[in-house]
Amino acid sequence: MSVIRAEPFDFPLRRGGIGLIVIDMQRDFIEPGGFGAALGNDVAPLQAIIPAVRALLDGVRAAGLPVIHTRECHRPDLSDCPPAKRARGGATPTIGDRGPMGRILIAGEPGAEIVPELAPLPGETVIDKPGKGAFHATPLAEVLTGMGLRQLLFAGVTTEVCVQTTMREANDRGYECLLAEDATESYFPAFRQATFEMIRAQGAIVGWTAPVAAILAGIGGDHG
Ligand code: C5J
Repeated sequence: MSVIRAEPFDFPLRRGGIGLIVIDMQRDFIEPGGFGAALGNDVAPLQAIIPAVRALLDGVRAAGLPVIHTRECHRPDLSDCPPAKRARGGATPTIGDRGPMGRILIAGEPGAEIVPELAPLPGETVIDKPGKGAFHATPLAEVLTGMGLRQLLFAGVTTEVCVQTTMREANDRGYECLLAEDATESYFPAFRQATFEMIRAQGAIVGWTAPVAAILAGIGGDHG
């Protein structure tokens, strides 16, 4: 069996059963004027990972493996947004309010779109999710079962919120999960690092981490 060189130990690669989930690489988190910026964050570090996520996407696509994209967003009437979520953070504007990229975190608005460099290709699955975890109130579980996947690669933002939450949900559902270290970012560097350590602790209690180059080498998609 081939492996991906990873921490805390090599990730056993079960060919045919692995896919990539790219979490929430949306303008609302990554560009000025969106949700992330409204909460007072510097979005520049998140913008900086776009090339690494693109390299991972390109390699996974070249290897013929499935790609799933997620977007955190809500219905225009906010019926899927708990008032507590909307109120939290104390930010203005907040979810549903109008900003420079349209209504914040609302499906169909420009800010809710994935950044153009990472746009889904025709045929790739896009999951709109109202929560931080991508399994909550979405068809993701059925989609993954239908694809016959047993292992998941993860990239996207933010590391300790939507990425980690979804990895934990997937781990509990029996998936072996590997997070691409340089293709995930947080507004808080210490939280990103802590997430890596939490995931890998106790013999990969949530999963593995590895650089994009190691993942591409492992899946045979290293064309760079
Ligand atoms: C956040 C996310 N951080 N995609 N969402 O609110 O991680």
